[in-house]
Amino acid sequence: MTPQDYLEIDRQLTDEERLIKETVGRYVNERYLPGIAEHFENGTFDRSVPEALGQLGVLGMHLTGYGCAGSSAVAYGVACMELEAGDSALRSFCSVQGSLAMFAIWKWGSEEQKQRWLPGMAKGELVGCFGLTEPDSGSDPGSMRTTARRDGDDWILNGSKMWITSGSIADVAVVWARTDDGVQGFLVEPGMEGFTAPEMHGKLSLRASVTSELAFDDVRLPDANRLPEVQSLKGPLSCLNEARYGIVWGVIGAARACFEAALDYSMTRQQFDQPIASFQLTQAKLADMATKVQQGYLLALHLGRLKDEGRLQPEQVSMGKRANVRAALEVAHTARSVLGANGITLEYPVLRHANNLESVFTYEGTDEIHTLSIGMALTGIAAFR
Ligand code: TGC
Ligand code: FAD
Repeated sequence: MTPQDYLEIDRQLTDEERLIKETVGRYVNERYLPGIAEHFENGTFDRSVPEALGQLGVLGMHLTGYGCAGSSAVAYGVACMELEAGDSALRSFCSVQGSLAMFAIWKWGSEEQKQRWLPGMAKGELVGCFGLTEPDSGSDPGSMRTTARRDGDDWILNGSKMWITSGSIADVAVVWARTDDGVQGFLVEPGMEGFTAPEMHGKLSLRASVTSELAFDDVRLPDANRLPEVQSLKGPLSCLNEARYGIVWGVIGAARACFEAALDYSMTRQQFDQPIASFQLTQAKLADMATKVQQGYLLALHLGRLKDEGRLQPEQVSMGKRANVRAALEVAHTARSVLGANGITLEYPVLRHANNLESVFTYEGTDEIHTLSIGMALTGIAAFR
């Protein structure tokens, strides 16, 4: 038993899953974490990340073929957990690349589109983004205003997207638009006339991640850039299931990092002539944090095994995303209190994680939307509108 693996959950992993956990964890500790405080402070994205994650083999690792590893859902989850122990920006990049952009092409794209994009995206040589949210359409993507209109053999795209992770650095944007035949996905590339992707600034959360607007002003696209296999909101929502599953795991990595920082600090920080860990109030905080991290890990592992059996349902992912993000936020805030004034600095990871988790609470379906999804599954009554 260790504080980090109190219930010995790591023993439930296969050798392959443990190896992925160690390999990704080593990358995060040795190569990513040394630069994160500076990137967070400056609001910059570590440009070495795409290729580094490509070399680790985690981009689209749960997909099969086209240079993807075909790993188990649990292996993918474990990788997300280790990435987010570094920073939510790192897991976000991986989620958007593999579970949103690559998954959309893998699931709904043509053979030509898969051949063209997926191998380079798996290597991290090409970056993708996923444009669903709009300025006036967040929780209710069915209200989107971005349109694609047929013009001979082409399509004309108009509208805008907002809050798009990796938008300004993407080689391909998967953009969802309303058409006469339902919601369809389009592959938009930088340099296309009428397409711009300005970066958004002024974020107090996910500062080490690129977040952008996407604007489309009569962008002309050949029909070959349309994802041919889906004409419904089911297209983007199916991708969200994948990314939300990764978040169930990821946030437990962030929570674990906060707990570890609080435990270390409490053992060395002296007040009233003794380590603050010796106070009962501090021990209660440590016990609560350790319990939440272990409960979250167990929940993630259970959902992962269900996913590997092909049994995982979207409303079960909603329960995992909602519960684990809430738990991670509570752990991050408690850890911050243990560190006192030091807890608000970038020297320690806790407020950085807490601030990041505010975005995770909102994106990929807000806490409230997942509450209603669970409510609908329990009662059969949809209370969204
Ligand atoms: P509704 O009428 O229920 O369904 C429309 C169509 O979609 C199908 N469907 C699903 N398919 C797959 N998976 C799911 N989870 C699905 N949920 C619904 C449904 O069967 C139907 O198909 P069809 O064939 O009959 O047309 O849809 P609704 O308009 O009532 O909406 C339901 C609701 C509110 C749950 C949904 O709109 C929702 O999930 N809203 C939240 C939006 C959201 O999560 N946006 C996230 C944007 S991407 C992002 O945040 C990336 S963060 C990046 C990072 O990680 O860094
Ligand atoms: P709104 O939908 O306006 O919600 C505001 C409040 O109202 C919330 O509390 C919400 O829960 C509540 N609410 C809304 N409807 C209901 C209801 N029916 N019942 C009860 N309460 C309700 N999107 C992308 O498409 N791609 C990305 O890559 C992406 N990356 C992101 C990165 C970051 C850093 C952030 C912060 C967001 C990102 N998003 C992305 C957008 C994200 O998905 C949306 O912010 C999210 O879906 C919520 O939409 P909204 O912000 O417009 O909030």
